[in-house]
Amino acid sequence: MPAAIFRLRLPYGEERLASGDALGGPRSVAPAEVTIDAILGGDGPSLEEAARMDGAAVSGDVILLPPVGTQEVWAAGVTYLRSREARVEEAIEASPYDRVYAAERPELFLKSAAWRVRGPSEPIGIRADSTWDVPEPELTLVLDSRMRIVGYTIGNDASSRSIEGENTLYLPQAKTYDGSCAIGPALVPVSQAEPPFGIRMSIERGGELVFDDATSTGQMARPFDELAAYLGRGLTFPRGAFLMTGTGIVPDPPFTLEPGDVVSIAIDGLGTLTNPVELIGSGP
Ligand code: DO4
Ligand code: MG
Repeated sequence: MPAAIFRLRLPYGEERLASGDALGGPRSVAPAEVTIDAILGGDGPSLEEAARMDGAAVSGDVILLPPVGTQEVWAAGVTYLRSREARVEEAIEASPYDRVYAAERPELFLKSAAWRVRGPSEPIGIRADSTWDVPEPELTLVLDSRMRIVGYTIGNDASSRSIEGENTLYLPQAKTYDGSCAIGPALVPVSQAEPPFGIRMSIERGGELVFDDATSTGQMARPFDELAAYLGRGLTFPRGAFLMTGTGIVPDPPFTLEPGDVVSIAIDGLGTLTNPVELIGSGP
């Protein structure tokens, strides 16, 4: 079972990290000074050490929180052929997507501030002013302050295809809104997980399976290291960062998410991230 770090709210309200296994859940509560900022910032144990810590047993009703401290979440785009096809299909101007797939420099965008990230079981959002919405299941790299890939987790880059497709310059509105980013359930140190990773996404509506598809990070057009290196070219991250690596699964049109849907993303060895869907904001 892969050792992993979870972030929890304990029954009496305190937030703490806990070690455990990625597939079985949290087991031992970590000391209060062990935080994700300390681990990724280099003034605490390594992720590997933290994931193996022994402490008081996790007991009672705990809530899993997004395993994020103060880190920004960045995302790469058009890293799979499937994503390039989907952008060309939805966009009024296809050329930027066509070119970036094969370009030397990858597409990287700021997805979320840490405080906006949703955790396991928390709702992801669809915008009320969007008409075409999808989840994007993405292997997510955990980077330390030296831009080393120290772990992996699961990310959902929920997106508006109608807003993005209307004009490339609308990308920030298509990608960043309340509930557009979910991460979890745990951070798995690199030693505990072996790429390539199988990724499966399923969507349930009213208890029925309405979408189910799978891919592998082996289909990615770029190595993980290249994405991390580009992110670090012009930015420093004193407390580390998260980097979603792009989607290889896009539901065919006319599929669009609806409030009440439940999205599950399972990645080999990293667990499953499940989120219901809610409506966000106000429409036109
Ligand atoms: O340029 C659009 C973003 C594409 C994306 O998020 C992805 O490929 O995962
Ligand atoms: Mg994406």
